[in-house]
Amino acid sequence: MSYSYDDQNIFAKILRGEIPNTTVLETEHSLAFRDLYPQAPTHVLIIPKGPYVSYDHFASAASDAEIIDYTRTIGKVCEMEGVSLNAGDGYRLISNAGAHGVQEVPHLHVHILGARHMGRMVA
Ligand code: DGP
Repeated sequence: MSYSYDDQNIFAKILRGEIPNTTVLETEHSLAFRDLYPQAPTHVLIIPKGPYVSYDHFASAASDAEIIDYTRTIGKVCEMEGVSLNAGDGYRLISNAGAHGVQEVPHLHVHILGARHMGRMVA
């Protein structure tokens, strides 16, 4: 099985600077920015800079350096947004993939949702 990456997706355009974004944090391998259509008071998207479609693609193809950077960036943004368990009342991480996951943008992203009660997760 091979993964195919569409470099015309919106997040690829954001990474190339072709579309503006509200950046929360940028690191060597990752970018965190505010969702254009926030579903919660805190709604940040974190993407790796590399061309990965989904979490499973990333986990199998990315370097250790990219994976460490991405993982730490997600935690750091939770801290910065005041939703970490260190600083706040918690959050929800979501990463939609493919048709069954109802993924709109085919570049790996994790949603951080917080600063309100999320309710029980429904499938
Ligand atoms: P998903 O359904 O998991 O693929 O979520 C894609 C998210 O991307 C959705 O919450 C809306 C957001 N989004 C779509 N277009 C843009 C954009 O141009 N800029 C930003 N910041 N977010 C976008």
